Amino acid sequence: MKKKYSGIFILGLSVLILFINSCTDRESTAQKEWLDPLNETVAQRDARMAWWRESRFGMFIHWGLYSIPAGSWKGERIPQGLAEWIMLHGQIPSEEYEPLKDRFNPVEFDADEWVRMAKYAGMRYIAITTKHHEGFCLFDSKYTDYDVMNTPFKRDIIQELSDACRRHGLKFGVYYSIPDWHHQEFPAEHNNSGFHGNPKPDADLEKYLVYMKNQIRELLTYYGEIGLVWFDGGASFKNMEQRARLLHSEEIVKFVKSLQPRTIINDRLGIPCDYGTPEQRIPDTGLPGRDWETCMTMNDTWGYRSYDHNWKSSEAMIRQLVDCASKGGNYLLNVGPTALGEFPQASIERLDDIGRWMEVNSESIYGTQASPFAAPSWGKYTQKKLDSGLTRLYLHVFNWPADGKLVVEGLEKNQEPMDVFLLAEEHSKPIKITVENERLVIQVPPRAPDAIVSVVVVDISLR
Ligand code: H79
Repeated sequence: MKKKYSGIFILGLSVLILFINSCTDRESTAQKEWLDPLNETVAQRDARMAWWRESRFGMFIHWGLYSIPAGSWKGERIPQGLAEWIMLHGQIPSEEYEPLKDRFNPVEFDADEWVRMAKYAGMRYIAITTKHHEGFCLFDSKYTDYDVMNTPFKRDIIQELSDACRRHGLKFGVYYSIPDWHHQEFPAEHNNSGFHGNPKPDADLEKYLVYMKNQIRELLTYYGEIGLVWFDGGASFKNMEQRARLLHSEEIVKFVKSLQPRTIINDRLGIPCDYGTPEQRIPDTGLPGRDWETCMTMNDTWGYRSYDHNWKSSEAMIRQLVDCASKGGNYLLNVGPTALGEFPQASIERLDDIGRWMEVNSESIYGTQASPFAAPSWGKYTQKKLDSGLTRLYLHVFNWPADGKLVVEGLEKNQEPMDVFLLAEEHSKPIKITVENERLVIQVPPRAPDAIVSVVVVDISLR
């Protein structure tokens, strides 16, 4: 009797020890629940996320058949919503929409050119729509005829773009829409307003999931290293909980990881996975305890719309990039190429402006971390730990001080920085500083070195 009890006790104790062990090196945030099924430690995850965190800036590309109507249908503008949603906004049945594929012939498409533009802008990765809600695939899929190989173009765009990314040293990511307005087994009831281009009353989500998994296998098998998978849900399903349950999302994640264990997965399968995806907004305080990436359009739509001229200024987007970095997040900036395969001129100009700024200032973006202080009135901070143990603070000055006094608040009493200089000027004149209790006052030159965002560097010891 006694022996039996002590056996149970020892067993119980070892289970407890094992449990404690497995917890101690895991994260204790919302992320944790999620790491457990994958059996990944914090250190393993940090290593896997390293390139993505270092990058801070990527390009989103929305391209599909919707680039052909470009926001108009049968000679009429369909201005509401988003250009890539034209099938839904126009309530266009598949029978009428499908023939667009016979006109898909983007003869100007040049993957190297696209990647060069992204790279010049300072973007370190590209994520492209391999299939949006319309259901048309930009890659050669064995599981559907509704793909680029059945167009006059007959070139696997995902192949060409992924190869070009590798050639130029950018990471490559695949966007994949879960909802599908074309595939008959995707139930209309799960779509926004119950829309489907060719609804089938007994559509079976389980059958659709087989299709989706087959395509995911293709994407993760034939195109080399896939840096990330950007699942999207549109306005499908009732909520995230239902989405995760009906899709068996944990299984999908395991499946993805079984094919490419280092791939980064966003949160739109309805479970947190690797990072959060605020869309068209930059959260006030980032997403505490989470990696995150804001995706943003340059105008008011993702897919190309010929008459949308509401472009953000280059200045606004550079400041958004800085804002994201200052809150520990990435910025995924969208381009919607035309039906010919070209970036809109307005996008090219903006990428160019951003690139010119990054040429001088990218050190204040790549590999930085969220600001240690609340945002000051004049701009934003990012920071980096130096090998010396000092902290390098980057002061992103949006509003150059009229009185020439740039003030850093929140330091410890009478703390002297080791070095202060302008990032734009390799040999800037020595900069005068005064330390006033918890404030550091930097005497900057009267003219801002950069009209958009000037960066002042402060090396200082922070705890
Ligand atoms: O791929 C891009 C969008 O097409 C997709 N995600 C980004 C990355 C997206 N899905 N949902 N949404 C964006 C937001 C949905 C907004 C909605 Fe609506 C409001 C759906 C219905 C009302 C926008 C406006 C779409 C239709 C009208």
